Amino acid sequence: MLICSSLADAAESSPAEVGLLAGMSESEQTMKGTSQIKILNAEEIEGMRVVCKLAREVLDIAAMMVKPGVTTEEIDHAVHLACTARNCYPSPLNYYNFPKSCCTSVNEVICHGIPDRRHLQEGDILNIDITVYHNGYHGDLNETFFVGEVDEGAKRLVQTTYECLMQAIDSVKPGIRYRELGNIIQKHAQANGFSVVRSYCGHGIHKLFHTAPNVPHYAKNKAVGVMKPGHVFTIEPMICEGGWQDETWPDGWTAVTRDGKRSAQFEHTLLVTETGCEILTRRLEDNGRAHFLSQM
Ligand SMILES: [Co+2]
Repeated sequence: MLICSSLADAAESSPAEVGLLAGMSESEQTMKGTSQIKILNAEEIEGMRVVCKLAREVLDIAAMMVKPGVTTEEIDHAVHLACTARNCYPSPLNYYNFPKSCCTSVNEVICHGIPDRRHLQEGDILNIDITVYHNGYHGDLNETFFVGEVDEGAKRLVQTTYECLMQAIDSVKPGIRYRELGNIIQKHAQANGFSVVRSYCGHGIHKLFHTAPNVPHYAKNKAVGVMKPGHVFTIEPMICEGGWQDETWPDGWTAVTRDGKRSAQFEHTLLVTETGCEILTRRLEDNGRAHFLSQM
């Protein structure tokens, strides 16, 4: 198989070549470990506005496909075409060797689900996570969708997760510490009897897909940094019906709850402004409200 032969070749390659075969980003690797947060200039901010609007368009196309019987691979195919039609590259594709153009996470999958041939079933909850690269910048967002009619528990979980994201966004302004976001998110999750995933975090994003700041979603975290105008980052809480503990499937990507209970997620890319923040990936229809709300 292709991947195995690449790995075999890697043994005789230079570190840069090994990185390339592993789908690693050289520019991201260089910045790894730095906690310095980039302040974007006017031109860079405009680049982020454009790419985030394109990413939103791609997610809205994927949203229209969500219904019982559809496979996540079919959604992935539509996402790929929607990206290339907009002169975008789907950032996840071959990123650390991720094999598809978006992540599709069903029910107990927390994040990084790989699109496959499973047919969506009535009652599933499905998260679709889109990142696109355009003209030098990445834009990143996700939403959780209902597949047909879902039970009350799913509605409560998805609604609470969305509220966790929106409450955290409401607090974003210059001078706020990144570590504060986790306190807000966990307080709301816990008040509703849910838990917060600890292994995956929000992140800075611009010319790099994942960079400083690191943005944990759980309380009492030790994230470094204070928000300043011109910072761009994501908030993307993953909230669980049961315990927060996760494990990864042997595919190396699919993160699932250890107890098999469901998990939901929402994500926006945000620009810190002088007075608050701009939701760069906001939905242009329905006053910016997430898709699932029309099925509540
Ligand atoms: Co993200």
